[in-house]
Amino acid sequence: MSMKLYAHPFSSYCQKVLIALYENDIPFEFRMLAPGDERVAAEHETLWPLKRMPVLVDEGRTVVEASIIIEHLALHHPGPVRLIPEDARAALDVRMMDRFFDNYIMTPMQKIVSDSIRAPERRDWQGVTDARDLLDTAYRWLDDAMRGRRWAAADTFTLADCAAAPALFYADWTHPIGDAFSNVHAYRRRLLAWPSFARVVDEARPYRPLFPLGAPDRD
Ligand SMILES: N[C@@H](CCC(=O)N[C@@H](CS)C(=O)NCC(=O)O)C(=O)O
Repeated sequence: MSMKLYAHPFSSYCQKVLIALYENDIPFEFRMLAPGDERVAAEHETLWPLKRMPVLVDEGRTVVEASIIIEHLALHHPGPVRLIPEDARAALDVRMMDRFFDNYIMTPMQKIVSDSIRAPERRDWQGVTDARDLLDTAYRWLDDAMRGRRWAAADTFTLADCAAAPALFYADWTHPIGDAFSNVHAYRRRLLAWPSFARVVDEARPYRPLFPLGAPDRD
């Protein structure tokens, strides 16, 4: 039975998993959660009533949460690229940075984007202000953390970089990374040039008109 991924190419958390699949050339069936496709949406909701994507189905097992899906791939479909180091201490560093990107870059970025599609009278001004402050603090912390580093948590590309790539991609569109944070900009450029993420960005290009804040004319 082939693996199925319920996802959309423009979704940041789906991109995180797509990078991992492409890193090891893992075959899968893309169950595209396209707006208006009720059949795939119903399958998705049956599998995961919380209706968040991505969702992976492998040998009848439903796996949710992008980081856990990548952990699942590393365990059940290991390939030449090890996205989670074998050494437990090194793996902890990777998981810590993965949490950083999800909690302090992705989450505030999603808050700002999702607020922008609310009706004006339902907007959360304080929540968005807090999200922007959190992003500024996270960019500052990351700029220090990335000084002298190529990848987020190891000498090689890992789970943490899978998380960082779409997070920094969309965060910079949403709340631009200040010019002073040159290490973060350099890291974002390295991620954009990395083949698996470059492929993900290219595949998502046709969907840019969907970006609620208006996609800038650049990557
Ligand atoms: N913690 C989840 C977050 C997944 C998530 O927020 N996915 C977004 C797309 S990037 C989603 O499903 N949004 C649809 C919705 O909020 O209804 C993960 O790591 O997979």
